[in-house]
Amino acid sequence: MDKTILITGATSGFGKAIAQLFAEHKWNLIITGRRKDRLAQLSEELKQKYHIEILPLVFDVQDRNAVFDTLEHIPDEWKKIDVLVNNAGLALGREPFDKANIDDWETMLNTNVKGLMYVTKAVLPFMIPQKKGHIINIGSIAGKEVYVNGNGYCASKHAVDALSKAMRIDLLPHKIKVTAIHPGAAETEFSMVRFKGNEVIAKSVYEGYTPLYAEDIANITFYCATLPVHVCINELIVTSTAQANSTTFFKE
Ligand code: NDP
Ligand code: 8X3
Repeated sequence: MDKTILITGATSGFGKAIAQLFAEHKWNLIITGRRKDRLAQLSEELKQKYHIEILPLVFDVQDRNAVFDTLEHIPDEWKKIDVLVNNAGLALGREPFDKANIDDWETMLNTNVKGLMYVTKAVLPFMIPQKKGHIINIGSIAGKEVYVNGNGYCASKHAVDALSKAMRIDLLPHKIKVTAIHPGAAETEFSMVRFKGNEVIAKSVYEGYTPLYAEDIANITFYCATLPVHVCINELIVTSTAQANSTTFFKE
């Protein structure tokens, strides 16, 4: 296998599980995140286990200059990118609109929306000349349905939904596939980040039912990325069996 996937936010959760699964299938990986130690550790572990090539890149997707400087300067042999997974993202806070923290809104919009746009824009000059490529955006059920106190996060993920549709139209002449995967509640570090380290609240999000796990989203991503060249899954909304929509759960 001589395929390369670039995964943003590979230090944890979905991104890490996606890296592990594609490594197992002998894809070469470009993995990114801000936590250098975690990236280095994952890189070493997967290289040793699967004998693949890995390029770890440390940058904050919010930092426009860092995104473009880093990606423009990757070695030529890494520029043949088959799949880009725009996964890096976060939620911060869950308060009513009038009480929500403006800095949290800025961070969510800068990361989930602008970061995704910067990374995609930086990778497209590699994909367009190949006349093929696949962009997989990790959206959210929060990008399909607005829920109580979801304001800024829901807005950011609705933007990911809109951008996925826009990219699919504009990149059509370049034969680049665009898939949006919209997961429901999944147990990762997501809630620890959202609730700013409050373990009790973070854990309570997943109590009483079986949520999605990072490996579920990795499997779905792998399925989408390995379909025949003429087949593109445009979008998927994926929840655990115990979740019917963004607010309706069956808890026991
Ligand atoms: P995690 O918190 O486990 O992982 C988030 C990843 O994003 C980390 O690797 C983190 O790396 C990276 N990241 C966050 N901010 C930045 C930044 N500014 N620059 C670079 N990397 C960043 O959460 P999940 O795996 O659950 O989340 C992954 C994606 O899935 C997000 O977009 C999230 O919104 C979405 N999602 C999550 C759901 C869930 O219930 N878990 C459901 C639906 C969607 P580092 O901190 O090292 O930079
Ligand atoms: C994460 C899922 O429902 O917490 O995107 O917004 S939810």
